[in-house]
Amino acid sequence: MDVNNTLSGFNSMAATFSKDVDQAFWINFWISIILGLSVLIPMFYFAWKYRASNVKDEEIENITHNTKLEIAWTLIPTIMMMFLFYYGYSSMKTLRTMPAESESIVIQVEGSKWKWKYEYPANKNGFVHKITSVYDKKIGDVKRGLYVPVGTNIILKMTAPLNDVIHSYYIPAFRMKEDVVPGRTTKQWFKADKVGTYDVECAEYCGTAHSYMYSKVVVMEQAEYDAWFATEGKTPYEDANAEPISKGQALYEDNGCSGCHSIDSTDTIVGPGLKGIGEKHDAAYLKNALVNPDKDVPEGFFPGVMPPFALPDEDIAELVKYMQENK
Ligand code: HEC
Ligand SMILES: [Cu+2]
Repeated sequence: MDVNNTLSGFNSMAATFSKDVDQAFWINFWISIILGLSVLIPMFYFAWKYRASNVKDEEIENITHNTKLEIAWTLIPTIMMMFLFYYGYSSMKTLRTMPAESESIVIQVEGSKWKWKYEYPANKNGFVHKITSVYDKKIGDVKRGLYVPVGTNIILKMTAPLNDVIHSYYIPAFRMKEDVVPGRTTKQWFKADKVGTYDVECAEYCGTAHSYMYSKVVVMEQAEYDAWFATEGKTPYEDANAEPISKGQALYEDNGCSGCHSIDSTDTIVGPGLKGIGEKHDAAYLKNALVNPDKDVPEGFFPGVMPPFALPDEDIAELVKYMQENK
């Protein structure tokens, strides 16, 4: 199955509750149109009918009330509003009532500037799949995503790092959206009912690369999902025959560096392009750039943008090596 970004959003409906959300929307839409017109049409009609040139002063009588009319224009809109409430409330309830965790796959989601990370429960060998999903400007597509089986409850437990900002996890094709807040865990569930690849967008303005904070959710056949989940394969679609990448490159991808840096050019994305960085700076400088990025800020850039990476020493060393070898 291809995992190209198809920008499939509102034109597809792929979760069990999508229909309910759409129904609530359309009921809202049409009732609002009807109520709006029921005020606007008489307003324009009377303005025209009783225009100054058409009525003489002595014809105007003082009407104090009309009981039947007053009951009608109170009761009918009230009933319509109750429809709005009912459909809004019932679809909200479907979205807010979590299925039992024992009957679901619980996936941890972390949103940070500007990438999404997914962590699965351990598989039967105790292996934990951890996936970083970053939009790659060069290929114009998202690298990796959230892989889930069709027809299964998925619970997302979402949070953001304490030094980050608020994001929002939004899957238009599912009609599902939930805020992702630093230091708090928010939950949202879904059950996809159609195999396919659907866009995920960040729906809370979160800074420079907010508009590139994409991910994707790939809904797979159960057997295909199970086959992947039992392995240690990074994603179900990674080419098994591809040359293995270096530890440094893997860390570079997992930590979402490519969301802010171009590795093979000196073009700026959010941070400076890193091509030739190893010739410009020594290992100590590069290490410092990772653990203490607000020190030695290169010209034209600002502190406070790149988060410090508190990684184990050997991971930092691998990343430094990767950058040094990147001539
Ligand atoms: C949120 C965006 C962002 C992410 C993610 C990010 N960086 Fe940066 N990076 C920047 C910015 C902005 C600067 C320039 C300001 C500074 O030095 O703090 C920078 C500076 C650097 C520098 C110093 C460049 C120089 O010329 O002095 C290096 C090296 C670097 N980053 C490597 C990395 C690596 C490796 C990762 C992944 C582990 C990473 N960055 C993740 C934004 C980011
Ligand atoms: Cu965001």
